[in-house]
Amino acid sequence: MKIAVLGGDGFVGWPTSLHLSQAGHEVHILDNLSRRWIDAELGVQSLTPVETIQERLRAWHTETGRHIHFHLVDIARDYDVLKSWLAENRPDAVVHFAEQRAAPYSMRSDRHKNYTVNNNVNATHNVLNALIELDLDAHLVHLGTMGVYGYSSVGAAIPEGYLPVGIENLAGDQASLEILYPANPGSVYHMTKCLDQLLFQFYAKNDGVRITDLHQGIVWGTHTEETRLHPQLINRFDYDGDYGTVLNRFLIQAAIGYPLTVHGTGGQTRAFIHIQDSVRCIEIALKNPPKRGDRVKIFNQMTQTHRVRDLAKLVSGMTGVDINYLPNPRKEAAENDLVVKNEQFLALGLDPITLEQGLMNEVVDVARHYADRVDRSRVPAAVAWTRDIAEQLDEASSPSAPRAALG
Ligand code: NAD
Ligand code: USQ
Repeated sequence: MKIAVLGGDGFVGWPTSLHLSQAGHEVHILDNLSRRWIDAELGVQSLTPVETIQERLRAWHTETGRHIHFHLVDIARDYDVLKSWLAENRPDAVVHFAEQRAAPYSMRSDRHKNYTVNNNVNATHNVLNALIELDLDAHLVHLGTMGVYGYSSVGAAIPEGYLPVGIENLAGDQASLEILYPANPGSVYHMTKCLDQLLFQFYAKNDGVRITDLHQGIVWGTHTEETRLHPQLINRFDYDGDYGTVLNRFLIQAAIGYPLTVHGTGGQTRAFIHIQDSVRCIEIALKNPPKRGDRVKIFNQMTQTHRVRDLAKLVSGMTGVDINYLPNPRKEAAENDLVVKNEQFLALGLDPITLEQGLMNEVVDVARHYADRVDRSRVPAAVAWTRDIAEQLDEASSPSAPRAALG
């Protein structure tokens, strides 16, 4: 297949591009490198030294003899460039990662909220609009999030996208229908993924666009089979308070002896998937497209759920690092259960990687190797979700405030 990977320079997009290229597909990365610019804005860098995109692709060619093509384009702003590229190249599939994906970054300020909404919603709409205008029947595979559902449990498993509901009709009979599971975003970033869902629903219905939306959990790990091939193929690895995600942060913190930054009681339960499984799932989704005229195909792309404090205890037990229970900068439930259905990927052959010590140790080893690149002052999560929380954090950080540190 000829595959366009939008956002193929990012944390999930890069290993996916390599994996698809290794599988023999013709891969084109379209990216505006905004993620690299955001590092500059925040004054942080990936824990791992990431080469320029051109150098990454040269290393890939040297290592494997395969070519991946790169096109510098802003999917959200350069609609005409995107459309011309699609018209000229007519890919069989488009994998869409090209969004601002950090919830804390999206809550930094009004400017960051605007940027995240404009970037993410425009990017998604531009792709859909261009496919329709060009009469291009490419399969669009989008990386969405488990966060579209919210994480509250009503004592039932979260289904894969659609919820069967019964409603009393005017004749007093029970009518049944399947609706998109009610959206319940927890940040501006997560809200943009809920808006994406509606764009997909409309264009699948109106124009028959073939769309798969992957509601992905938190991705952990750093290496995949392909990124291990050569040091210059290394994946980016975020540890800072905005872009670092919880399990990777804990593993990096353990490596540098920084007490684990648990928010609140650590009672939040979230869905997780290893980066290697993430790229495999995308390949499976590409092999199993919906038919033209089908409703959007939605998969829950996750393999396990874990409670944050359990992860902290696990990492602490493995490495001896302390745990620090901090005031939570986010507006979120202090405790939640989470049960998620993921039967579709399992039925299509996914053999999940679970949280085993070997893989977690590998991440700690990578982090130890690059520990001198860590700026410890960028580890704390500094963005408060609301004004009230910002005030509470200010009070809590005053010198007289107590802090709990457990071994
Ligand atoms: P990332 O920030 O590392 O990568 C995103 C890439 O998209 C970057 O290379 C960036 O430069 C590019 N990009 C952003 N806006 C663009 C635009 N307007 N035009 C062109 N390129 C643009 O993020 P990631 O962790 O690789 O996540 C990829 C996707 O997967 C995101 O959509 C995210 O919402 C989703 N996702 C990620 C996780 C996770 O834990 N990392 C979990 C669930 C879902
Ligand atoms: N948390 C801590 N300590 C930390 C960091 C996070 O306790 O140092 C807690 C947070 O408060 C939250 C949970 O861990 O309760 C998860 O936070 P996260 O930063 O790992 O994940 P999140 O903000 O939800 O976002 C990440 C990705 C996003 C993706 C989402 C999938 O950045 O792109 O959509 O995971 S999901 O969480 O399933 O919605």
